[in-house]
Amino acid sequence: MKNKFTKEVKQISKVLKTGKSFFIAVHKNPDPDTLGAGLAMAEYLKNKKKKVYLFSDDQLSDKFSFMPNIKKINVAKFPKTEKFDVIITFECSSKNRISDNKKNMDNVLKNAKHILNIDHHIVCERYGTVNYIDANISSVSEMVFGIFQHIKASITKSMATNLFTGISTDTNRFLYQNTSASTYEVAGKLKTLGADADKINTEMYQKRSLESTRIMARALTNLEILKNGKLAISQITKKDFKELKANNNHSEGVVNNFLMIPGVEVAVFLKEEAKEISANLRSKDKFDVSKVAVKFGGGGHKRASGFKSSHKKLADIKQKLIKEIKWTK
Ligand SMILES: [Mn+2]
Repeated sequence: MKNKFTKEVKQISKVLKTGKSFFIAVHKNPDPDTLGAGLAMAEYLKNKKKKVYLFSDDQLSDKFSFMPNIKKINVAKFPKTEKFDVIITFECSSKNRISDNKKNMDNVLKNAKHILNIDHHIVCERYGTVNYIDANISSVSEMVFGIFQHIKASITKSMATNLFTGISTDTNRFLYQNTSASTYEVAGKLKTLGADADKINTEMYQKRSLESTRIMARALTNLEILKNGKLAISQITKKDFKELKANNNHSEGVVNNFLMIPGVEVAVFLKEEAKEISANLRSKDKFDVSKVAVKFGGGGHKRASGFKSSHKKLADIKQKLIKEIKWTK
């Protein structure tokens, strides 16, 4: 497994062993990967009789309520004490991604002896005492599995299900390019350890709410094919959201459908939210959409990126985007 025994994994292992109290943070607007990593790590440390405070600044989507122990996460609630030996953050690219409550967060960080910053996104500030950042690993959940292997942790069924959920969702069911041979290996091991893959599949991929279905229909109706069939672009306006009684949470995954069209190399989905415009960008393989996203203040991966803009007009952003997405040959 390629993420085993790096210097950082060894440093983290040591801190996990010697630390007595841990503050674990998932990133704002948490996805199943940051949650899976956080939940598995919290369970491991609790089993080792450590003091653990697992924190999420934002509310959790109901969609993730099947994840074991998810109710134990402290949502938008800082602990009474601000003294922890160790802070662990999972894919928080900067301190700002941990919490909007800067004062409380700074106090917790200031008091800690160790800050373990664990991420698989290349754009990540090195604010930790250990920065374990590896963009070649599919997910932080896979990174946590690597750490568990190094320390020979005993992985319970619930830990396995949480890690499997993170890996499965971050690779879009092992479809994305970030799925390595190790990813399959780790998934196999987690399944053997009792990960409930059936439940994950049912809850994450075999359900779509009526609102999401209507958003999908509207997005497909609004779809335009440009640049000689290589660019598929669509949008949902504030008016659409209102009319369909839906919100941004109902638009997840929509963009991937545009990419299925033969010849389309880049897919873009723009959403006009209450205070900002957000964009999802996807590409099939050659085109690096992260370079485009960065120009709009966002980021992400080569094939999956996004940005948010407080710029008011969706039409303006759309025109700018169409201009920026270009093929040299
Ligand atoms: Mn992730």
